[in-house]
Amino acid sequence: MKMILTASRNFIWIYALVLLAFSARADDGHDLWLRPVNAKPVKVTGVNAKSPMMGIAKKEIEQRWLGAENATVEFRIVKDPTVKTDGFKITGNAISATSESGILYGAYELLRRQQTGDLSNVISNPSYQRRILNHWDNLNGSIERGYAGNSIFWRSGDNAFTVTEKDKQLWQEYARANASIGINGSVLNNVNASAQILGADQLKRLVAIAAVLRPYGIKTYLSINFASPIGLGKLPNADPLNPEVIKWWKEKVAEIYKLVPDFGGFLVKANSEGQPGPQDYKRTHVDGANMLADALKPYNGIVMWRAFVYNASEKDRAKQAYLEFMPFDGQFRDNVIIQVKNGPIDFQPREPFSPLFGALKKTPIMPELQVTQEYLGHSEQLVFLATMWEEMFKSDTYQEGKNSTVARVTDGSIFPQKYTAIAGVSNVGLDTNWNGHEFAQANWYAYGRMAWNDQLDSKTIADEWIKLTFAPADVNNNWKNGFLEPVKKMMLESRETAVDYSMPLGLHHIFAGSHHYGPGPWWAPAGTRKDWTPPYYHQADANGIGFDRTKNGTDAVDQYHAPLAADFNNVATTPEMYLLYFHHLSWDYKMKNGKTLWDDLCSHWDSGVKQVRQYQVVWDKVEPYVDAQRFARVQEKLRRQTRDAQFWKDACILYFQQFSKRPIPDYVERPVNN
Ligand code: GCW
Repeated sequence: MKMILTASRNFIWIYALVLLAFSARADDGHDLWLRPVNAKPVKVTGVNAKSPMMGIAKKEIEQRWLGAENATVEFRIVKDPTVKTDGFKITGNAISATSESGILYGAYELLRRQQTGDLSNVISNPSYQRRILNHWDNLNGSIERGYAGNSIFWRSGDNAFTVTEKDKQLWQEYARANASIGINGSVLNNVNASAQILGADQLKRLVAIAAVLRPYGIKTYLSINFASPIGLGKLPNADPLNPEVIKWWKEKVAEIYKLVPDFGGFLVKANSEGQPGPQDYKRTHVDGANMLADALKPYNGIVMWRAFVYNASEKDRAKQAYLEFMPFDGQFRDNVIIQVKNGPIDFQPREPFSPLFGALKKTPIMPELQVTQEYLGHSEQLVFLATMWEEMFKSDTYQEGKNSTVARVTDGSIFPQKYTAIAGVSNVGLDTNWNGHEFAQANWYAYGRMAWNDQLDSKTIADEWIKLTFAPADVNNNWKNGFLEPVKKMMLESRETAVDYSMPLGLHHIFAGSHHYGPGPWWAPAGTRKDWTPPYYHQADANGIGFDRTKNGTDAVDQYHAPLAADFNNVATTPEMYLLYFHHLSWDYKMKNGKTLWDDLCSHWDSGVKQVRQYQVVWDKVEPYVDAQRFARVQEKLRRQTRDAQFWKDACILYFQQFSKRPIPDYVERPVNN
């Protein structure tokens, strides 16, 4: 009897746990934009049964089909000059492509169209051949600038290298999410790379990860430490012209390709922020990149060589990448791509585009975007980044005449190049919902969609993402007006809101030291980093504020092509959003709206706070349309964002008021702790 009782008690417990697991699963955000749907029966033809990739495409169609019941979906591999590798054509229920990966991407697109209510035919080709996520994951499992838990790839401890079923499942889910938005490459470790990444255990893990990612069309890449021949190979130096070093890299690359024949290549951060590089041996970026490129070339591997270089001695950090790289244009091997951050400084909420875009004419460039929100509120703040990236893609460099947009000078439209690529620094971690904030998922999604189509506008992306992530099965006008529209509006405004409360009018790099969350215009690191010591970036003094990059200042404006060089040099023709990035202006400078600069700054800080408060109102109103868990999590995050936006405003007003000595305008909320 006792046994029966215990057994049934256990049963009840197990039953309760299973129920809990299922109900939690529905709302825990783990399914991202791929939430389960009530699929209708469907038949798929044209599937090559031997191809794992086709198998995945078929399964996706079967599990997510929302079209006509018992329809037939046809997969067709065709010869068609209008369809590039990875591209596809959707005609009714037929998906044709020139490659299996095209079928896979076509399948995801067809399903997305069904779910978002767009049933038109389409031919779609990717803007960039390589659409890559950079994981800044350390081998001990921590993630540099990661705000969603530890690494999904690496961990420390006794079982660091055991590949568990749980690992594989997670990698598979990650691969699937990426494939569904067109991402086809993952750099598995931090650009601040440990030499140990090329060690035997780590390479074994690479093999296991690559095996899971491969059927989803995702190539694996590694960040390497330029001094690996010393750290790992025990050579006395890592001089790229040293025959022993060259030999070491050749052998290492051969070893990797033996294990992973479709390995993508190396990402390299050299001579930047203390990382080793060719300059340690009085060699150049070209010497370093080409040496690695030669080792990778026989296997079609590529080198992504970063242009994120600066040091304390340069008078204006914004100029350094251009100064270091322009002299080498045309000297890199054809399997080297220079990876350039969107702005000249460092992933700030707003910067003008990097002047290297379009200026390097004989060297391919890949833009580097930051999906993880280092300077944009970590995973605590709702900031939709697509609008920022759209601004970058659409910026005209004028390098080859009008309409030489950043998109077109990097995606091969203007400069023919063997490889085109784009990188996004990932915001993925072990958190159940992958990204820490429900709305941070939208940034992962948007990055993939824009890497696929650099002409896509943020509005379309927001619309898609909201529908996929939050729409109920029976979408009606109530949902559209009550949820879709207000949430979309909030997302589309959110980046400008963050700019308002954190760095209006181009007032950049005033973030808290080290962690970069919150304000720190006063922050001065110990030591000799004069480039980080106030007033370096903001240049605030009794006369005014802003960094003079005009001809009278550091002349960074001159790195831009006409007419931008002249436009940015002249305060009257500089877009106000970049005002203090290019100019040092008096506190009483008259803005276009008639306010003084000081008053206008205060207005921006203040309106940033008001906007976040408004987001709280918006979100509270949508409660009836969202499951309780996701509703509560976002609500909680918005509360924090409001408090932190207010802290930004108060801190900036009080700090800069010491210099401006001007009163706070009456329409601006007073600092709360003043
Ligand atoms: O933005 C800075 C970050 C560093 C990062 C570096 C880089 C990986 O603060 O954490 O290092 O950029 O991009 O190399």
